[in-house]
Amino acid sequence: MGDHNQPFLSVSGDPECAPVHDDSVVDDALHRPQGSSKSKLLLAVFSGIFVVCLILAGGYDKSGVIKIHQLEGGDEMGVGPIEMPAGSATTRPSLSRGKSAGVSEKANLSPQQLLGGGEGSGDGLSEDFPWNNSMLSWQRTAFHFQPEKNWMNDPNGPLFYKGWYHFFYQYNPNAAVWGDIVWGHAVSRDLIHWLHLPLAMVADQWYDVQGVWTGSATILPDGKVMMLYTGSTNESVQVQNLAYPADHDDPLLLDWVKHPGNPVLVPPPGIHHKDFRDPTTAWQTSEGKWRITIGSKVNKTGIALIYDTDDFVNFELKDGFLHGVPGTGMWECVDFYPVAVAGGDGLDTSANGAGVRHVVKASLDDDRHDYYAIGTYDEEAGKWYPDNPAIDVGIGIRYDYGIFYASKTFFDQSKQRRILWGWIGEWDSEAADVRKGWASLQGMPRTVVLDTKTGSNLLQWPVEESESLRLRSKEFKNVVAKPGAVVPIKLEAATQVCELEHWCFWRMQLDIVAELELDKEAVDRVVESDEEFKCSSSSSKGAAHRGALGPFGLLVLSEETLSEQTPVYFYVVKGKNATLRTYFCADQSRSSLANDVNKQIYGSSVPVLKGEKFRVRMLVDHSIIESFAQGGRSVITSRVYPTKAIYGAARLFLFNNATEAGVTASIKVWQMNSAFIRPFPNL
Ligand code: DQQ
Repeated sequence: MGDHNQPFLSVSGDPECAPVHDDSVVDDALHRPQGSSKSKLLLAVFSGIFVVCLILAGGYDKSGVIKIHQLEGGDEMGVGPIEMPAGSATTRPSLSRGKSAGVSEKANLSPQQLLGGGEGSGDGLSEDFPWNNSMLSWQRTAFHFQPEKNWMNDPNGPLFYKGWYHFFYQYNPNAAVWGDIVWGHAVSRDLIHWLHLPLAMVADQWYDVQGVWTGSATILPDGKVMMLYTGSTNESVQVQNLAYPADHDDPLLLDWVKHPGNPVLVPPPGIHHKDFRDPTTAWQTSEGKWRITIGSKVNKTGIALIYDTDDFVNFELKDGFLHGVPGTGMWECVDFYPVAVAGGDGLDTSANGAGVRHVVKASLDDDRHDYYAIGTYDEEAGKWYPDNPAIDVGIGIRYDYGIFYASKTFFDQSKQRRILWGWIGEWDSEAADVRKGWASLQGMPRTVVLDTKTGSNLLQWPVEESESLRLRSKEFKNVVAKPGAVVPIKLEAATQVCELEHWCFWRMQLDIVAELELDKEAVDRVVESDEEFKCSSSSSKGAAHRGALGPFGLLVLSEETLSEQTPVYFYVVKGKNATLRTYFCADQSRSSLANDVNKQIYGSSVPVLKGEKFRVRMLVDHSIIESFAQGGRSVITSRVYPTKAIYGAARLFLFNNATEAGVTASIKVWQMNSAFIRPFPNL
């Protein structure tokens, strides 16, 4: 059971889970918002090329369902074959990248290397595995944002402008490792299908020659865009710079002008020259000034400095900090935004007053996780106070308990919602990334709102446009898993062979929604326990640990014999006074037979309120699994690198490793189409 390379349970019994629904959906592919005539023309060109590409790649059958042909190299339409040099990807120890330049670690180090032997029960990166091209090609995702090649990290300056969503990102145009950082740029109509544009900003000035680092956009009331970003100077000093579009009439915002008076901010007295970065979107004070915050630290206290400005050129440093938390180290990519107490729509960054709470988020340089807290903003004092100091920024709640860093939100004025982007790094070896020719993804953009039921956490949910990728679905009602059972969820009929046409989607491009219930009588019967459970505790066997009321959940990207499997699951502890505490976890420890990939076990506790079932939605896209529990109260993003559970060999199972209670599940699974992510035509 404890051997991470062995199945922890064998397949038992036949599923009593006949599909009750099988539905085909035509993927509309593009949403068409109202736009200027120039935008419409561009969209027409884009749509035309998209349809031509579809026809070339697969075409439509008579029912209108898009047929996808498997391309050589193992990927489907939307993700072309990647050329890779021959030979095996051996795992020499990764070089440390980023630290010496004055940012957080940017190499794929083992958790032991990263955290100095701290949290995590994974094997770390050890022996070489003989990766082949087919395995490595499989890892490329189909509906998550990625550049065509090379390294990407933080999301930068997201905004909605003249009918287009703009996405900028930290990008190395020269290699699949961090370095030579400039701003990549892509646009979309719907946050799903993307067109790559030329680089937005390159490192061509003394004040950003060592890197055009992270920044944020502010849209002024007259529609003008101000982009503040960090530059690493010729002497590796972190300064803040201003850029703006050369032509505000261009919906694609192709050309950017760097302000002649840059830098507009240098590190203030008392702040180290390598601890001053990542300006936020500005918000307006009631006096009409613009206010920003910038991450830093003083000794081990992570802080958010606060500045006021009228013109984005001259700034006044406010006394004290917006907020700081001792022991949390350097705060990168700070975010600050309002949420409505009543839930519902997202709020403009400047919203304040009754019915509004404020969120502070910091990306912790020391552990590379994104932490947030909800609290009260005192505009006059320029301070923010957490509702609960015990779960302050950096010591309490995380956006995501897996891999998710350097995130940034923006207010989407076209749909009145706040959207969260986050960088999803790699946890394989750097040598494998170099051989693949790419590294990192962006998570599916998520809406963020206050959880009105608990009032103490946010709800994150994939943007509604993600559902436009849903193709066929199958539903499995009242599937019963007795204690110790693993039940196959059969997505295609026995006669349908994955290798033929689009059936492979069932195996690795999925949107899964599941509701699970524990047998109530068993829950009542179980004796109270004082078990201290932690998904990631080093003594934990992950999903192979057996308690009275868990773990139970789904095994995704599992090989038929379970030699590779990624369990995503709930674990319930019945404590004093029969209170139930629930944990939501993802166990990567058996996700791959290779040992040169990170195999941590992640998770946290998650509120499950009276009368609620255990609910999870999972987006499975080749090497990424994003799992949202209880409507987005807790989220875990996993990167997995299976060697066998790939292409047609990937399977889905329901499992129940509880010793006392049975589980009944209702599961709906959609095949997910590939997104259209290509260079913008004819630029
Ligand atoms: N990434 C950028 C920095 C930021 C860090 C450099 C966070 O601006 O602090 O690539 O990943």
